[in-house]
Formats: sequence, structure tokens, C-alpha cells
Amino acid sequence: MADEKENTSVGEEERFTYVKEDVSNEKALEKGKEDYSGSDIQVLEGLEAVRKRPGMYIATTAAAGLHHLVWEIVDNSIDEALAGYCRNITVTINHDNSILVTDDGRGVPVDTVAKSGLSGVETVYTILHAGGKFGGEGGYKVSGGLHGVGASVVNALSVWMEVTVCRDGGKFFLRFENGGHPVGHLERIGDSTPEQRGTTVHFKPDPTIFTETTVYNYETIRNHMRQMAFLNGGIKIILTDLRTPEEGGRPNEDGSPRQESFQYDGGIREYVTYIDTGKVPVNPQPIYCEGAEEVTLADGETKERIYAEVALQWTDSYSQDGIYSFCNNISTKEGGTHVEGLNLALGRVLNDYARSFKLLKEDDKNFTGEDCREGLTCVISIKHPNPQYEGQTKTKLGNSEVRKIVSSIVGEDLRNWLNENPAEARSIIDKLQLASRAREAARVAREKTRKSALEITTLPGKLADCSSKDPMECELYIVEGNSAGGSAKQGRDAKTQAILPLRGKILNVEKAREDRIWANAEIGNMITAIGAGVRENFDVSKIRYNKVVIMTDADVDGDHIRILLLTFFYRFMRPLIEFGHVYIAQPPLYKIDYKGSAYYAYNDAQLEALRKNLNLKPGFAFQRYKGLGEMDYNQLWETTMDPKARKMIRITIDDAAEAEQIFTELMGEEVEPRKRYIAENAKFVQNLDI
Ligand code: 0RA
Repeated sequence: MADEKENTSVGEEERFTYVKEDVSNEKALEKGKEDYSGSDIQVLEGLEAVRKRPGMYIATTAAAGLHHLVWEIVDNSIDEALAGYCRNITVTINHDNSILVTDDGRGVPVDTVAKSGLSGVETVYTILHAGGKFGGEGGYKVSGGLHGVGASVVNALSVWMEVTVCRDGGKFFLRFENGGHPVGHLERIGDSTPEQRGTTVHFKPDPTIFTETTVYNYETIRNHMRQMAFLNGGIKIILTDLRTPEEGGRPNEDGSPRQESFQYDGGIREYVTYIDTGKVPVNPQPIYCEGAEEVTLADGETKERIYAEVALQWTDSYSQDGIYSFCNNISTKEGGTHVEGLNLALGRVLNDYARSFKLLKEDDKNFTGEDCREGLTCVISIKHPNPQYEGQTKTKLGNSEVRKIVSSIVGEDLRNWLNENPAEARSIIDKLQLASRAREAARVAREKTRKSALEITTLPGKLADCSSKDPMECELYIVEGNSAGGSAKQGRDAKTQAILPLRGKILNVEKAREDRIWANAEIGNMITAIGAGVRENFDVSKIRYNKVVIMTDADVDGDHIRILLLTFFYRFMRPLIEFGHVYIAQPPLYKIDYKGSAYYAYNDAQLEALRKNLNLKPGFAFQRYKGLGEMDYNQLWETTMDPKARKMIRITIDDAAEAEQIFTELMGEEVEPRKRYIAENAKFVQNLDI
């Protein structure tokens, strides 16, 4: 999960999407050598089309689009690794926010490509979709065309790009400027040894295209690189940030560049254990299923090879949503046919097993899909040469043949595993049995509380509601402590701002038993106030407030309560976060009274700046706020609630697996990770990364 400033857009597509296939300059590939100047013009026309309407090639030119340029270049190196020729990839964020990506693959071909009449390098980086279109039997096609729009789009959206290739004993170089214009042609600039072989791409995104920001977020790149390393086991990715704090970086304490390395030889198996950090596993080693199948398409000729791998681990968690699915390394957030195939196999195999060992008696009902999934963490990753995406955000896999393929691979491998590991198999069935009984008990408890929390529309007595009935302009402030709640009630804009004070710490939903959760008054109050239900019945279109603002003290307790609340929203009203309705209020930390005016600082840097600007002598007294309660209602309004002056952080989720891992770690039994996380992130709210 990442936060954004209030005014930035959220919910953008996570990957490159074609709105429409633009083939304008593919013709250049067909033209051939004879008509060199003609194809040259077409190439530039193609890149110009990308610059004119970048939204057709990358979904957004906001921060997400800026980062997609990196994914695209790294994808090419990962493709080379998947083809079996590359093991090491480096990604460096430079001082000027340019990005350098290297790999130790075969190197982009340097010979002239017959079809385009251009060198391989010039072809790959200037012709749209050229990536997988040549290279012959060499294997690049294996993954080429699996995803992405091609490196040429990155070139088109860069002020400059430099490509260096080491292969065939030579070192070759070509620079492009102003959105893909080659400066001359590919040149041999020296020799290379076999150890130096590979491709280096260095590019600087064009600020006239990425008008919102050209500053890279380390955490965003780090999380993506980690995910790529998990999904493509064995590859080593080293990420380095050379930037100073002024340039957007965050060097180590000793001033050295921040650097992390990711390599997971266990691939998605390690991904699952990583996500489950802090949970108690039922099967300590994840179950691994893998297989590939060739299908012949309706034309009776075209053959497609579909590969699937799945890693499964049950834990003591009660969570229902531990399935992380991917197609061609892209997260399929809405699931799809691969997940359907998985669920089919789970239900079938687990019920068969339980019946055959009489763990389910004759008149027992079958385990439901929910029973099978409770506490299950599963990563499913498939590779498909021709994926079809559906759904609201085009993140749902639609290829119907995948359902059967996945179901038979998981069915067979899971059945074998259960037979070979009888003790663990037994524990898994026990877990399902518990889940099934708990579900029944919870259903009874819920039916009672749903009446109070959902069906009864009487709002909680502690809620000071706003007078407007238009949810779009309404805000709910959830406030820690009664005294702060009192100030907030007095200070607020009563037309649009509602106040719900919370008494003390709220329940940790990560640890509490389900029936206790439903019986908890504070949780019931929040559910009723927000008015859109919970869990699978949560309907984000019914929320009574467009903004739900968490307002807690700026101290350790406040941090804890904030995380407890976020955990509650994450587990019970996830779309509220996903659709960007959850905010964190930012009360000031300091107040300086000077010559009859009040000045506020929200962090230490601002305090320093204020002291400088006001020319204050060292030792000039200022107030340090320890809690919201120390502010009177006027001050609270002025600094934290007035939409014209306040600063808020909007919470979003851009990596579900990362969010899951962090929430469990933060809310688990261990206190240390939580303390460490808060300490590390308190100073860097901008980069808060849950
Ligand atoms: C086309 C053909 C071949 C390799 C590549 C492209 C290639 C592209 C990229 C982009 C980044 N790193 C890359 N590494 C390789 C195979 C050519 C051959 O047979 O040697």
C-alpha cells in the first residue's frame, strides 16, 4: 500500500494497455532496405504518434506511467532470462532520475534486420511492437509479445535514451534524442569479452510528457523488482538508488547509496512464505504444482503452450483473500479463469481426500470453497502467449481453456502431495473442519449483529453526523479519544464533516475471534456510520461519506490506533481503501507563537525552516503537540480539518501481496516489527509504504 498526496489521481491501470493497436509504423518493418528513407520517416511517425497520445500506449502519464517505463525495459531483460540466457539484472536510479537497466543476456542483435533495413538495436527501440517480431528460432519469441508495448514506447517518451550492447566480441552504442530520434546509427565503439556480454539501456523520461512528476519512488520500484524476482525464480535483480535526499533519494545512514538485491531460487514458493511471514503455517513447506499444456486453437492449426505453476500454504489466519494471481508476470487483480480452475481443483481434491479417509462422515456436508480458502495463501502464475483480459480494470483473465488446464495440473499435483504427506494432509483437513464450524458459529453471531450493524439504520449515539446528505461532499472523521472528539465536534464544518470519537484502542481484527469482532461496539459503530456493509457484502456505492479520515495523536499510541483502524478497513471494507476513500489526517507537531501570530510545523524540517525564516534566537520557546487534545477547537480546525489548509494522506493499495505481508507483520504477536516499521516510516510519511 502506498500513500499519495490528496490531489493525486489513484486507481490507474497497473500496466501498459492498448486501447487500440497502433500499427502505423509496423509497415516500416515490411518496407525493407531499398526504401531506407521511406521507412525512416514511418519510424518517426510511429514514435510521434506515441508522443501525441501517450494515453493510448501507457494508461497514464501520472506517477504510475512514469514507473511503467521501468517495468517495460526490465521486462525485456526478464524475457531474455526466461529464454534461458540471462541471470543478472541491475536497475539504477540516477541523480537526474534517469534509469539505467543492465542485463547479462545475449545482447540485442546488432546486425541489419532484413525487414526494416535497420540494425537490430535501432529496430527494437524505434519500431512499435518490434520486440518479438524477429530473432527467429533463437527463443526470444518464447516470451516476446507476452506483455508490454515494447521498448520503443519508452524511447518515444524519453528526452534521451542510450543503448549499449556487448556481443560477438564488440561493444556497440546508439543514442536517441527528443523522443526516439537516433543520433546517427549503431556504432561499434570498442571490443567486449564474453563476460561483458549483455544489454544496457539508459533513459530519461520526458518531463513534457510526465507533467505530474519525474521523480521515481524507490519503494514502488523496490516492490515491483521484488515481485519480479519472486515470480521468476533464480533471476537476480540488484536495485541501487544514487540520489541524494534533495534529488528524491534516501541514502543509508553512512551516506552510501541505498541498494537491495533480490534473488529467490524457490520462486513462487518463497513468495508464499514471504507473504505468510508472522503467520503460523499448517504445512511449513508450500505445496507446489506445475505443468504445461499445448492447446490447438479453433483454427485447427495454431498451437499455444500454456504454462502454470501454483504454490499453496495454509496458515492459522482466518483470511479469505490470500489468492494472488498472475498472468505473464502481470497481477490479475480481478482473478479469472486460472483462479476458477484452481478453486475447482481445491474443492474437488480436498473433499475427495476427506471422504476417502472418512474425515468427512457420510452425512457431513462437503467443504465449501470458503472453507477450503480460509487461511490459504496461494500464488498462481501462468504464462500464456495470447492472454485475453476482461473486467472493469482489464485485470481478469478471460481465456476459457486455462480453467481446465489449471484445474487438472493442481488436481493431480495436490492429490499426490496429500497422499505423500499424510500428517500434513490431516492438519489441512483439520483446518478446513475448523473453518467450516467457525463459519457456522459466525453465521449465527453475524445474523444477530448484522441486524444492529447493518439492518438497523439508527446511527450510533456517539456519531455527530453532518447535515448534508450528499455523500460526495461528506467526510467522516474517526477521532481518537473523547476530548479530541469534543474539539473536533466544536471545530468542524457541521454541514460536511461528521465526527465519530473512538474510545481507547480498537480491537485488533487480525488476532480477535470472529464472534468477538461482531460483538465489538466500536466496530459496529464504524460499520453503521459508513453504511455500506462489510466483507463480501460491502458495497462501495453505498458509502455515506466520500472521505473517511483517521485522526489520531502524533505519538506511538496514535500510530498504533491508526494501524489498527487501517487493518480493520483492509480486512472488512477493502474496496473503501482500493477506491481511495481512506485518509490519514496530519495534525501539526509544533506551534510557534510569534508577534501575535501562530505558526505551525508538521515536521522537524518545517520547524527548522520556520525558525530560520522568523529569525528566532536559539532557545526561543515553541510548543510541541503531544496529542490532538492539546489543541483547542479553533486550532484543530485551522491546522487539521479545514479543507483549505489541512494536509491529508490518501491510502491506496498498489501491491496486494505486499500489503498482506505488512499487515500481518504489523499486527501479529511480534511487537518489534511494528516498532521498527513505525520508527522507519514516521520520518518519511511521503514514502509510507503499507
Ligand atoms: C531479439 C533477439 C535476440 C535477443 C534480443 C532481442 C534481446 C533483447 C533485449 C532487450 C533487453 N535485453 C535483451 N536481450 C536480448 C536473440 C539474438 C540472438 O540469437 O543472439
